[in-house]
Amino acid sequence: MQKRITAFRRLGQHHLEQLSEHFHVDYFPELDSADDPAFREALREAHGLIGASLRITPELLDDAPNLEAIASISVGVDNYPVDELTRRDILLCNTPDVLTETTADTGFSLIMASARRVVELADFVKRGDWTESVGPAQFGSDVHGKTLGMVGFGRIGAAVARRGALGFGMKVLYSNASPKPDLERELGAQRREFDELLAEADFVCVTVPLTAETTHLFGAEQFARMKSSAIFVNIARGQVVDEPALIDALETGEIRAAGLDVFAKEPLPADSPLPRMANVVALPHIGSATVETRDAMAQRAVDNILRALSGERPISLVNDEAWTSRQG
Ligand code: 8YV
Repeated sequence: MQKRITAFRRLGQHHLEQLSEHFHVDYFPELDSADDPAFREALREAHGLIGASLRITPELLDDAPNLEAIASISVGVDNYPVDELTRRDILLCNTPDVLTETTADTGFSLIMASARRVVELADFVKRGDWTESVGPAQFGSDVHGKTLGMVGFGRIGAAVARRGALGFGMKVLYSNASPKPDLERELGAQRREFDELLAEADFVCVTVPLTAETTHLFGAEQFARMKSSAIFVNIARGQVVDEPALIDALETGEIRAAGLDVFAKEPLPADSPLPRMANVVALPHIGSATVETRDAMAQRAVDNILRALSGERPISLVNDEAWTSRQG
């Protein structure tokens, strides 16, 4: 009996062909709600799910009695009930590594764009306001030689720090659950307590996963600890930040600027002040969004689901306990 896959994110034709060689594929490239009746109907038969950016709930899993594995086209898995999936012996796979460098490029581009006011001053030229040599009103901040504070020092955080230390001569500080002696040797990175890093860094770049512990990790108290000349960059998840507190810190000059690729609500609501603030560079969650990397992520997800549904261990498995349990 051919197993069934439900795909809830647009895939390339070559990815669909790989899946269709092995499975019956129910395809929802434009799905915008988990309550879509046709999607729920497909779930009832699905052995595998592949997609991203959809909140998977225990109630939804109750509608998927045959589900064996989910292949997320993402490295972040905060939209999945991981413990519940493990309890149900459902494998959860993700796509680390293939997106690390691209996402780090996004992070460092936000550091540069925020420090040198690239978006604001490009608009200045577009509006025809460049009528004389620039002066202090247009000056930005240096990046080279400054202190980069990494909050979260996993694959993506390390890649951002590598760009700063090796490319821009930056001093790297990090706050992380565990020490990173290899990166201390490679980059001269120094571990700091979270509060110490906030007080010392010229740039604070956030790459932590979203968990109960990191939700609202940044609020009024944290922004108050940062230098008034400091720049805040978030390429993690919007919910890591108390957004009203960030807006207040930016409006009052408690911090100089922010470069943001993620927000508490996405797409960013039309009434959010953030995109209209001169000292904010706001991007539409483009962290991994290049042609090459999104293709590689989808391919990793296809490889994961092919392996998972044929009894092989997926390449990138989030919940090892579910695999162990399925091996009996
Ligand atoms: C994508 C991401 O935006 O991988 C992640 O966790 O946030 C980004 O790569 C997203 O997951 C959709 O693919």
